[in-house]
Amino acid sequence: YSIVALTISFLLATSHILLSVSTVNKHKPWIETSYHGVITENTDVVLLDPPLVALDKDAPIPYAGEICAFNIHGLEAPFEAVVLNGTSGEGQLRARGLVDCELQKEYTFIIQAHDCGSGPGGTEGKKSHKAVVHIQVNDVNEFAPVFREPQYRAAVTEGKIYDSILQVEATDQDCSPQYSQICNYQITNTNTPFAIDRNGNIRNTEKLSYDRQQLYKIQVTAWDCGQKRALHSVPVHIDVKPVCKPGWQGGKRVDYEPGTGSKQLFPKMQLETCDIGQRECCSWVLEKSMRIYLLTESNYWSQNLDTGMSMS
Ligand SMILES: *[C@@H]1O[C@H](CO)[C@@H](O)[C@H](O)[C@H]1NC(C)=O
Ligand SMILES: [Ca+2]
Ligand SMILES: [Ca+2]
Ligand SMILES: [Ca+2]
Repeated sequence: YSIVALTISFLLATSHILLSVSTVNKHKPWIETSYHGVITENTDVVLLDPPLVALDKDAPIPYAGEICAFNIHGLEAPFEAVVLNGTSGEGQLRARGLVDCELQKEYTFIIQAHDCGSGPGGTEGKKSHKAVVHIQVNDVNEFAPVFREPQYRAAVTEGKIYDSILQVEATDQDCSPQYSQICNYQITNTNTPFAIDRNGNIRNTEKLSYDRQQLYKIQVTAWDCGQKRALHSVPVHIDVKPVCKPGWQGGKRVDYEPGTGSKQLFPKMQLETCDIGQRECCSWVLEKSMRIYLLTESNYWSQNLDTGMSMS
């Protein structure tokens, strides 16, 4: 009898164990429905809000009430989720590689928690519902402003005040407005008659004189809104043009002794036409202007105007 009883009780016990094994993992883990994450580029830890924690009502039963994994759906997402503590269900989201804000600013993917199943090996494991994770990549100020042109050149007419002689522009490759917008331009030379505003417009602060200086060479630098300065300043050349005063330059008076033969008239004289490149086109103007000049400024020569004078 005792052997039979023992066998029966053994069988009962076995069936009870089998029964309890197949029903022990009753609940799937639970997580929030959505998470918002922030990661700073070039680091690997994602700060999640709310924190990643999976709960399982089977706890504290081993395996069935423990969290074994967080799975990410979305292969292109360079993130992984690791279980920090299977008992508490705490997890952490990390970048698998370097996250570059300049390449991609945001990521969205799905995360799911898995419990450890009914025993070793994870059979009969249950999955939580799918939660959406939205991650924003924070910028680091890695790039300095760079000017669009290697140098700038402009011309002004003497005696005038300009609101803007020219505009320089620098750009910056960072991904956020704070670190990519240009907040400030500055002329690095001291004592120049020029000023620059926040938009890169260069103006003159006083009237310029062609006689005093015909060319100004200044250097301009730029800062992004994170206070990072351009590595190289840019040269800006400003030509000063004379105001248009056409007339004879270089000869005011020639003395001539009657009877001493021919003499070169005003050897250094030249016509200022304002348009320097077109001086050669106007030889007839030269002659006519010469007559006018001679008549108005040198009546001494005016009588002899048509008597074989030469001019070099
Ligand atoms: C895991 O979490 C449980 C429950 O919160 C805690 O008792 C245990 O100390 C934690 N283990 C580690 C290694 O932190
Ligand atoms: Ca469970
Ligand atoms: Ca920058
Ligand atoms: Ca950056």
